[in-house]
Amino acid sequence: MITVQEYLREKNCESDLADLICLIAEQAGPIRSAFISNQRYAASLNTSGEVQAEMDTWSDTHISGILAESGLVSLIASEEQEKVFACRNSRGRYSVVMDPLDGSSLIAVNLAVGTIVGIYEGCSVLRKGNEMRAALYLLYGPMTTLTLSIGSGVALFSLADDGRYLLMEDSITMPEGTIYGSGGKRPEWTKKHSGFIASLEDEGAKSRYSGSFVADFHQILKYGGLYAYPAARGKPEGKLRLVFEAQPIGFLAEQAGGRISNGSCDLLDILPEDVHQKTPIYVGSRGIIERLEALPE
Ligand code: FDP
Repeated sequence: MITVQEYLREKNCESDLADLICLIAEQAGPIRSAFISNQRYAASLNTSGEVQAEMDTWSDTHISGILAESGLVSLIASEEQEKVFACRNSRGRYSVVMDPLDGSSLIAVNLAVGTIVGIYEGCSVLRKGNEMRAALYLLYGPMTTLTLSIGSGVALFSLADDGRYLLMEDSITMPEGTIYGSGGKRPEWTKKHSGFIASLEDEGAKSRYSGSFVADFHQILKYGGLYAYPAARGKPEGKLRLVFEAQPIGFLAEQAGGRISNGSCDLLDILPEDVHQKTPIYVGSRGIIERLEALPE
């Protein structure tokens, strides 16, 4: 079986970028081991005012420390840190944006959560998503998987007992599926969103939503359909973050033939003004997203 290192070599990935991807992927082991002793929810709030889980801060401190030491990274922007962090003495070629532990409200109930990472070349993190050099997520489910794109399709690897990531699927293509999952509270959904979800349901779409963006997206990547966290009445910005969540996941979706949108335009074309800025998100099969964008507001 092909390992992630062999895959990256075959794709002619620059060695620094390959090393960075492998270094991040290696952190799945320590993160998985840390769950058992970090089950509580901390008293602290993150920059978006959400309660932090111990695992949010543990994963953030752990990955940031490893990256800061690596010499490969010059800037780190994390959902769990207010400010962008400049790695001292680093002449690293890359800047990293990350949600160290996405879906943390599901830790207490042992459902799948993950780590989302986007990698840009150069010393800047306020970039359009379509400028990303690589995006990946680690999913801590029954298996630990790495879903990766370096801009030439999407590959899926599983972590074996010997610590190697083995290629399970190359060139994943997102089908035009019929699963949908939408966050937010139904009475607060906008008219456009409610109408669109109703039309998908009328066509036979089936609702599946766990509350972990990375896990909910993973099933859409494989089966096709729609994941949405929409604008709500009184909350036009939605809940999820453009830089840490939408851009890396959108990059992967697009590399698999899908799309990401805020409901009216491609999220990968948007230049963020602030690392913590939020956005409504619609990600999934290309045809579904295009139908949504064609609807009047
Ligand atoms: P969490 O706060 O548990 O980290 O980005 C945050 C996020 O989870 C997403 O992973 C998830 O899709 C969403 O929030 C869940 O929000 P709801 O509880 O409102 O469904």
